[in-house]
Amino acid sequence: MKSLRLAFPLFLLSLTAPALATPIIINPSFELAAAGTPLTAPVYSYCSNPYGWTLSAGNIEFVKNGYAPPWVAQEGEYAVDMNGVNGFGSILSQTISGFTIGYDYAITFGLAFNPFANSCTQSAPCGLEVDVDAATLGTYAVFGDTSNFAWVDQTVSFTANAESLNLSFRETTSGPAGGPAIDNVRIEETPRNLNTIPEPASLALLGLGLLGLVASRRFKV
Ligand SMILES: [Ca+2]
Repeated sequence: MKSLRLAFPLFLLSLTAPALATPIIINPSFELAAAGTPLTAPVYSYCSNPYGWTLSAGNIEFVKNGYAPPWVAQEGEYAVDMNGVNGFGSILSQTISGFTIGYDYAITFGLAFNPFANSCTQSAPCGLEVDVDAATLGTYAVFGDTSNFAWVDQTVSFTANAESLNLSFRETTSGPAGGPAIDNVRIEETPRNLNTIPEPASLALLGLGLLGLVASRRFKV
């Protein structure tokens, strides 16, 4: 009967830790042509709707390592140039599910200027905006030249107000061919949520679990 005595309180204790869904970004590094299928695009190519993403305005390109040194993707072989040719105002978005309402999240991505043909210069930087649903959470201006090409991680933070949220990258300013570059989009709960104080309902269940444990020890069979 020992296993039965432990099973009940453990069951009650398990109710205090709700299983949380984890938001998952599909094709976060622009490396896939479909689920489980690596992208095999040429060194640069227009992409209307990258797997998992929707391009609702403008045009963008996959750019592969080796196309134009010093260009190298931040992660893997491919990154996205947010302006293919005259792709002003490109909008690349994905609806992400699995958020827990009221929890805090951080989305981090690699951002780089575009070294092609001096597309993003100090006098005319490339611009990018990051939106989560209707809220603009980040605006960036990037520029440089082939001597200092580099990826920089950028992070936007927010509290989820729905279980599904739309993440959008919007190209706001660039030259005629070559906009800001993005790659390696990541999402995580921020540390505050990892130490969330149990809600009253959970505390009550925790109490029941402990009472069950005590009772099981007092009334041994
Ligand atoms: Ca990549």
